[in-house]
Amino acid sequence: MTLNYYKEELKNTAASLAKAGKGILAVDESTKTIGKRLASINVENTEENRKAYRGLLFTTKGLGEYISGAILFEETLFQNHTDGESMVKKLEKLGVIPGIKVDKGLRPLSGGNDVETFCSGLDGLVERASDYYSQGARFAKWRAVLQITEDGCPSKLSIKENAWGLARYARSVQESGLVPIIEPEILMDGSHGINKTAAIQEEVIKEVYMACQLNGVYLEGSLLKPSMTVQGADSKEQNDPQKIAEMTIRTMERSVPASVPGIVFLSGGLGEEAASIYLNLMNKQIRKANWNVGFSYGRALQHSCLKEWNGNNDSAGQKALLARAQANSEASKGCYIAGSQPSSDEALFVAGYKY
Ligand code: 5MM
Repeated sequence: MTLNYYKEELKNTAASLAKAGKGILAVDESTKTIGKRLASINVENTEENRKAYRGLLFTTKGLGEYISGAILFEETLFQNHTDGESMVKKLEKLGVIPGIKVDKGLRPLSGGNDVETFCSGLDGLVERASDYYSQGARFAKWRAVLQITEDGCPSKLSIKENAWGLARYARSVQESGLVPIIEPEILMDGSHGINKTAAIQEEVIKEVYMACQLNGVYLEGSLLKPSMTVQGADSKEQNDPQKIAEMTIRTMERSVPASVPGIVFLSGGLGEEAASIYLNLMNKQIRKANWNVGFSYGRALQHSCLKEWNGNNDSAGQKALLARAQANSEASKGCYIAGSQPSSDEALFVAGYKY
């Protein structure tokens, strides 16, 4: 099949994912990353335990009211829950669209600075994406990571290579009918201020869309998943939520084409409540473009849930998940009242975190 064949479907899927008041649950942790999450509640990283935890998420009644899609790791896309029903079916029953992380992880960038990486997984991607489509996935995710350092990162090389990888990925999965979520994450590590983040993020996102243009990516059938425009985690600067929301929207307005239907932010180590508050303020602002401004959170949707579940308490875990899903759904309509849903006040940022 070709991109032209899927255009209508891609546009419809992207619109369904970016519906006002709904967002995406990022539950695509690789085996190593989910192992760290499970270890935090003393649960062993076995396939049975991963299935139990993710099955709990995907059988949360009412989740589809707030969540439009869930990004899965490959293991989950092909997995059955303990009752024999597939995880894909569980999601479909909730009205949640299954998606798939298609990147194969970060690798050191030859010629770049020490911390710089590129995202791997382009070989055979059109074929893999087609298998994922047959299995029920309708969208995909690829995460490139850039870091701001005092010695000049991200380098021009890293910006170009990561933008190019994101665009090649996006075009490849569209050929197989999957909506690409394009994720250029700028890590929070560093002591830089918010203006520096904004300048670099603008440059990165513009480069991404130039590469998309060259690759013929169908923007109406794609979504952007950026980090919010915040100061570095070690910065002396203190910016209030309103400033962060304004700077984030300014960055997006300067760099994201209006034909992109939705911007779904990652939480990137922000606390659960902060991720909701910033999103809410962004949605209270009058904006120049019509893209839907929503969420695709991993930690900020799952942290309380994981703690409450604690390996066996399904109903407490599901209650916590629904609470954060509802909070972010309200925030994506600009009507979240801070503190109206329970949240964990634990810091979720881990400095120098290696994925
Ligand atoms: C859920 O975590 C995702 C997978 O990470 P690994 O490949 O390292 O296992 C991650 O890509 C996630 O989808 C995004 O970073 C958004 O999650 P946060 O926690 O930043 O909202």
